[in-house]
Amino acid sequence: CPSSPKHPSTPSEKCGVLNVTKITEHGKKVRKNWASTWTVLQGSSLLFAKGQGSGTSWFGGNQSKPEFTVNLRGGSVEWASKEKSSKKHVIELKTRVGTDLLIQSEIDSVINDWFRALSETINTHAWE
Ligand code: I3S
Repeated sequence: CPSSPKHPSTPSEKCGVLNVTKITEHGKKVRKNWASTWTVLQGSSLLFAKGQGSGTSWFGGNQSKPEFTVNLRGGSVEWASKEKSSKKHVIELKTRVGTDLLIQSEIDSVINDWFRALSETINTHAWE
């Protein structure tokens, strides 16, 4: 993964394109809006940019900033139930501030790696 221009010495731990939708915002249900999203895990933050470009620069293509960011501290990940989505390989990510996301990839190895990475990050930063 590329490093951020602000922190060139801190490479991101993981990046890639995932299908992402919010399902709640501050605890309130919102309408799903699945989008192919360039996703970067960096420290305890997960950063997203929709409409990813070539992926050659930080945040891919023409975007220089993430469209939104969630703090993983105090959050949780689990495999989403069938009621949450009809898609397969869906991770439900809950954040402490009540913004919950579904994260999906058609490729099992990809989504399994993200599940592991997100769980590890949440565990690592749990007591900070
Ligand atoms: O949980 P829902 O409402 O069944 O989610 C589906 C809808 O968001 C649907 O769009 P509309 O808002 O136009 O109905 C999406 O196209 C579907 O992908 C959503 O369900 P899945 O099961 O794919 O997460």
